[in-house]
Order: sequence, then structure tokens, then C-alpha cells
Amino acid sequence: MSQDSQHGKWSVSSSEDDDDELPPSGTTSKPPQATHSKNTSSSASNTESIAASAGVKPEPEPSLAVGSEARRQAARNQSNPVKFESPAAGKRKVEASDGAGWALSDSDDEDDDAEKKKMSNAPVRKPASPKRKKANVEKERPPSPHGRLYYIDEPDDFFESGVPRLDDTFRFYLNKVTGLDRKYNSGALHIRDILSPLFGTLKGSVQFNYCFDIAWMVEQYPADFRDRPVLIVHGDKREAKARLVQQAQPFPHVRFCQAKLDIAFGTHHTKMMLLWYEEGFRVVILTSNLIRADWYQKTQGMWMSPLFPRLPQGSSDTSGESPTFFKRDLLEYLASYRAPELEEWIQRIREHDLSHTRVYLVGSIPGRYVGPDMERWGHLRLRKLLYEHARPVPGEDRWAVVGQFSSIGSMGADKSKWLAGEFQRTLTTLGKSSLRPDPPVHLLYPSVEDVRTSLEGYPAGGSLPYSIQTAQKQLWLHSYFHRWQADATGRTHAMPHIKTYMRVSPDFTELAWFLITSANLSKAAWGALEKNNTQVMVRSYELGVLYVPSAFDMKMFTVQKNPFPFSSSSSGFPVPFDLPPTCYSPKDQPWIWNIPYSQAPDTHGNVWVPS
Ligand code: K7D
Repeated sequence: MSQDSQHGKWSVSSSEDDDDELPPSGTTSKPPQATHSKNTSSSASNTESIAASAGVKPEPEPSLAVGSEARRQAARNQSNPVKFESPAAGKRKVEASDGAGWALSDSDDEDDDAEKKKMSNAPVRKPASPKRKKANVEKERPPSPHGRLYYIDEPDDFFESGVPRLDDTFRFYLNKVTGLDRKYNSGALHIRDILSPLFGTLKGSVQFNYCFDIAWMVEQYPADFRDRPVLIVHGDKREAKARLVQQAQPFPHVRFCQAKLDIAFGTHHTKMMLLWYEEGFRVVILTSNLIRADWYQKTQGMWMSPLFPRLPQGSSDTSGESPTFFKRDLLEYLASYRAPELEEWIQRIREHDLSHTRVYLVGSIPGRYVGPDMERWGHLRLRKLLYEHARPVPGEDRWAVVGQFSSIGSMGADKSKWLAGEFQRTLTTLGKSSLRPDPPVHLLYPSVEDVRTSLEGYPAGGSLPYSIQTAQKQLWLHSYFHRWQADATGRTHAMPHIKTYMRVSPDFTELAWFLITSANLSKAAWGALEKNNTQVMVRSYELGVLYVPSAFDMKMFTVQKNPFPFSSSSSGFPVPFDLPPTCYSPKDQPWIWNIPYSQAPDTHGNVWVPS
């Protein structure tokens, strides 16, 4: 999703060129370091975080150095809270002013003293002197709108066992969020719930993802099944791969499968669990990285399959297929890795009955595709599915497209280059209707104010990696933007890492389709046409599922008005944000992660000053 800091560095026409092996040109900027200054304390924690990222040698290629630096930084930002879970710390309540926010947690790289000093002397653009800022901000600091317990560890009911009351129509779930009224967690799942024996007796699993904290991941498995084989499917190369493998040293049951990434700036974003049980097999397609911060105070989504039973011995190759051809498409997705490590899983899936699946699989596999292969992946795959399985509606030019994401790639100098041209054509496809409607397009992405007033405060912006280099080249895009937080008291205080796309009726009560995916708003994720539209090029691995009413024997999905607390009797679709979307006001700005926000403190009293 987040190639933007690289995207920002290639020319608009790059996808038409064979630029793949070229490093991005004109690169002078770096993604932000972990640079939040706790206004009530010294900046020791910042220094540590900065050292942590700077203390690692750059990778050989400049392009990769930037990407992996950002990524490492993101991981660093996000894994800091893990420290609070260390057995020694135990569960503790923290006063809002005691300096125990995540930014003050221990560094993993305490031994990097030299680097720490070096970085603490590095020039940091700050509009005001830190000391003055401290005093001012301290005085002006508002009381927490969330109460004083909003960033404690997971509350006692967070890991509540017992069969969660779940929506088994759509099987679409949000994650549990710490620090919100508990009603917002009803019907939601934590990773420990997903891996709980209540869903099956685990024999082995595969974790496809982007960012991993292996020790944390292992802890999420139930103690009794913690040593069952886990295969990690990732896209890391060279030093990043070595660090990942190093993380798993204490865990001999953890093995790795490196997804090939032959096209420049591609990433392995797919987030999927394959869970093999005594009782059968299950697939979870989700949006969370395997790091603690992603499961704590962000909004994440998932589709969890039903339990797929084993087919009788000697069943034919095509048995166990679903009306949505989910089995065929999942096997095709997995086969596209061409990875020997996945072969036993491909065979296992062949032996299971996936016939009860009602969603369509929408994946991206890196490559350049021509002819009929153009419709296998990315937005042309979505277009084909919407053409074949969505139904036209009267007045469809007034049915808005809503897209919601947590990062944004480079989309060119004007909307015609990709967004309003090819991508909008996909999102407005609705059955075989030959109309070329030009409906409203609402893009939801957090504003600076959304991030500032969020549960995590500015550090939430560490997972919203829209860079200034990219943003300033596409100011035209920002006129599409709508707030993530429309409702100042609801679940949207947890910033989105979920990505959803949908088509909604003029009164915002009905949906013609709904997609949850790992794919952000970028050409790398969705693919871009090349060579006079005869070829599509996809850079990244992505995965999502598409809901269309016909597969649920419905005419249309109803939007569930008040999804919280969750009610299993409602048949409405639980859209995870408020409709209608709220347009940015003239003073709203999209969150950009590598510029400072020091005028107003966040919910923890901090400011954001990237170095
Ligand atoms: C930004 C490389 C930063 C969070 C995902 C994610 C992928 C992320 C980045 C990033 C620039 C270059 C990485 C912060 C994410 C993230 N990339 O797949 O979920 O969450």
C-alpha cells in the first residue's frame, strides 16, 4: 500500500516506461523517523527511536534503502507498544501524564549509543524551541476526551473467552479496539480470538503478511498449539529478510517462504491466514500486520471463512467449489507464487469443501499481463466481477463510489492519468449496463485533525504513510477527500488501516457491492494500463474479498444504521464508518506523515516533528 515515498520519485509516465531497474530519481527526502516529542518530557525516547532506525546500514540500492528504512521505521513505531506487554511490566494502568505513552517505551537498540548521539544532534526542523513548546502545550493541553484509561493495556474483557456472537451472514468483522466503549467491540475479533481453539483444533498455519513481530505472533497462538508449524509468507529481501529470519531463531516451528518480487517498488501486502485444523480448514483475509500496534487502537477488518470440512477420499478435482469459484481462485492465487513451500497447502485446499463461500476473491500478483490474463488481477479483475455479478440500478449515476484506505500512491498530474480514467471505470462498473455514469466519488482518508484527536494521537500517522513529495504533485486529488472521523464519539477514533471500496445508493442506505482488501489507493496495488491499454502492470501482492448481493440471494445490501452494539439479528451490512461521508472543510488537510504538526497537541499531549 505504501509505495508512495517511492512513487513520489518516479515520473508520472513511469508505468509506460521500462523503469523497473532504475532507482527513483531526484530523491532527497526520507520518510519520517519516529519523531513524536512528548511535550511533558525530554526527548530521550525520540532519540532512541531515531537511533533504532538509523543504526542499521542502508541497503545497497538507494531505492530499497528508502523503502526499507521507512518500513523498518514503521515497524519500530508500531512495535514499541509491544514493550508494554512484556511479562515484567505486566498489566498496569498509566496516568495520562506519567510519561508512559508508547513513545517512551524501551528501545530495542539500547546499545546503539553512538548512533543515538549522532541522531540526537541531527538537524530537526522545529518551528519553535522545544522547551517553549513544552510549556505552552502543557498549559493548553486539553483533557483527554477518552477518559484517563484510554491507553492502558488491553482491558480484562479484551481477551474474553467464550464463543463471540458473530455475524455469520457476511462473516465481515472488525478488530477489537482498546480504549473505546465496550459496545464498539461487540462482534469484533482480536487475533487471539481468531486463533482460539473455539474456531478449530490447529494442526498448522500459514501467515501471509507484510510486517511481522514473530515473538508477538507466536504469543497470540493458544499455548497448547504454540509449537504447531507456522509458515510465514513475506516479501523481504537481503538485510530485511535476514532480520526477519533472525526474529524466528527461538522458534524452530516457524518457517519462511519469500514471495518473489521481480518488479521494482513492489511489496508483499497480502494479509491472509490459512488455518489447518483437525476439523477442517479455514481462510482469514484481513488488513492487519502481525504486529501488536496493528491490533490495538486501529480500525482493521477481516473476512473469516466458514469451517471448510475435508472432502471424502477420492473426490474429484473440481468438487468443493463454491458458486463464486472461490476454491479455483484461491488455488490460482497460491499457485502464482510458484513457491514449493506452498505446494502442501495447495494440495490440502484441494482436499477441502469450500462450497459454502459466498464472496469473490480479488487478488493482485506482480507482473505484466496481456490478453485474457489482464483480468486475472487488480482492478481489471474487480471490473470483470462487477460486470458479471453486480446488477444495474435505476439512477445509477447518483450511486456514489466510496473508497477508503490508509495510504496513497502517486497518481499523476491530473485525474485523467489513472484515477478518473481506468480506476473509476472499474469502480463504476455495475453489471452489463452500457451507461458510462460519472457518479460522485468519495475518498475517505484521515485529515490531520482526525489523526490528532484519534485514540493513538499523532503516532497513528506512522501507519498513514502519505508523503509530502507525493501529495504536492497531486493537489487535485484532495478535492475528493472526506473525513474518516465523521462522528466525534464513535469507533472512528481508531484510525483506519482497513481498506474498503463500495457503491452506495443516493440516500446511503443500500450497497450494490462491498470490497474489503489490503489494496490502498495506488497503481502499484491495483495495476495500471500500459502500451495503449493492451497490457496491465501490477507491482504488489494484495488480497481482498468482494461481496455482491446476488451471491447472498439479495437484491441489494442494506447498510446497517447503528452497527454498535452488534446485533446478530440484523441482516444489514456493517459499514465501519459513518455515512454519508463528511467532506473536508477548507481548513482540513489530508494527513501527511513527513511534515511537522506542532501547533496543536494530540490526545496524549504530543506534537509530531519529523526529522
Ligand atoms: C511506507 C515502505 C509505513 C505502515 C501494510 C503497510 C505497508 C507501510 C509503510 C511504508 C513507505 C515505504 C513502507 C507504515 C505501512 C503498512 N507499508 O502493508 O500494512 O502498514
